[in-house]
Amino acid sequence: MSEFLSNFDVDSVREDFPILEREVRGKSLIYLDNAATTLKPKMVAEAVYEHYLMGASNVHRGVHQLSEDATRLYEGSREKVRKFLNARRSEQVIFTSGTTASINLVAKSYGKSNLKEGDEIIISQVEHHSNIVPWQMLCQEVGCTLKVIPMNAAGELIIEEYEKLLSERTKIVSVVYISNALGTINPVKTITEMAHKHGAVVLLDAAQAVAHTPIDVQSLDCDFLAFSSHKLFGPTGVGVLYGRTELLAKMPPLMGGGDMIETVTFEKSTYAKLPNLHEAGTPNIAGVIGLGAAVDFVTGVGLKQIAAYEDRLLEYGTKKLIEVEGLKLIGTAENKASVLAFTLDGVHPHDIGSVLDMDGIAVRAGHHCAQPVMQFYGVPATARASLSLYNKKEEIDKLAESLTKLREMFI
Ligand code: 7TS
Repeated sequence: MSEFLSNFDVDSVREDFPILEREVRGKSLIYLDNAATTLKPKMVAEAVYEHYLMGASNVHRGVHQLSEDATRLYEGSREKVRKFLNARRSEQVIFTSGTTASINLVAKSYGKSNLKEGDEIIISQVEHHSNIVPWQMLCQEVGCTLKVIPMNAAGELIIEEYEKLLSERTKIVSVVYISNALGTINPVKTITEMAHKHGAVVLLDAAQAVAHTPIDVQSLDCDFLAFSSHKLFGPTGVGVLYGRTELLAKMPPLMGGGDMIETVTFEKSTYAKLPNLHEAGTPNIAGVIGLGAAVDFVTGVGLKQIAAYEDRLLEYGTKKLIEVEGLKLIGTAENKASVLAFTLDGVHPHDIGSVLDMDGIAVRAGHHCAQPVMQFYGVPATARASLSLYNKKEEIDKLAESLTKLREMFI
């Protein structure tokens, strides 16, 4: 047993998630839709509840006790996220509404003010729509061009092809760290190093990665990194954009209003420094406080432990699922995390999702906001079981059993 598994106790982790005791359609809930959103531990729900019940104030405003408390907790979360990402300074952590908002902020602010006609942006074939569409919008607006790193049949990016796409025209490389549709872990450190040799700025979409692997922005050497709190056991409606100070400080704010200014007259306004510059208006205070609690939760369990446990679970799940007759795994990268996407001969993925639901098993069926991935494999959709730290081998056994039963029903 690896050193990381010896002190990982899935049953005690499950106790933090009361929802796992719920029944769905008369069966014990088996939650395998963690890539869409993770369940929330008690401490996150309590932090949010506590803020609304006993805190409630706005931040960065009043001199009164409640506002000071809210500000301390809000800024405390920023410091927790800084530490979690190993960023140098807390001002490099900008709170947004999620990964989508973070990527859009970079595209619409950094992108619009730095790119021009003839410039190129590189993304990959395995991106979520939120790391495709903002760049297409930018291309339409400023006349730059989008290039795509292709992947092989296993769902791995072809790095030799990426090398060919890079040139002095490349200004931004924006790639996903862990694919939500396939589970592929991309070699983001290499991708970043190669981009930097050509002077391009790198954004990493860490929406999936945050809950499955330790992240160190200094070691990755990325320029921007985006993630959502709700995929890290935290509340919805809040996320993070990490960025290099010198880039964030020069980016024009997308929104003007309260909290992002220093002085305002009718003739001219001057802006606040980082991080407030990019956080106009009353933020999602409870959400940010909840995110702080979520960071405490994962840090307490330990991301190395989580990754090691999930690796074992994924290996077990892969073996179990490929034994199911007619099942084809979609996404078989060597370096892979937490996602088991598949098709089943003769059964539409939506029917898989609905029938599994009758057994209390929650999976996602669809294109997973990654239509180019579906196009690559020539399928309209897949069913996807996505794992997290509270899942157990027994739940995977039940999934495999239900799938076997289901296939017999449809054939
Ligand atoms: N990037 C990746 C890799 C994602 O998996 C998602 C959400 C996003 C970006 C967008 O995150 P948001 O919080 O801003 O919406 N992925 C999924 C999914 O796989 N199923 O539902 C949402």
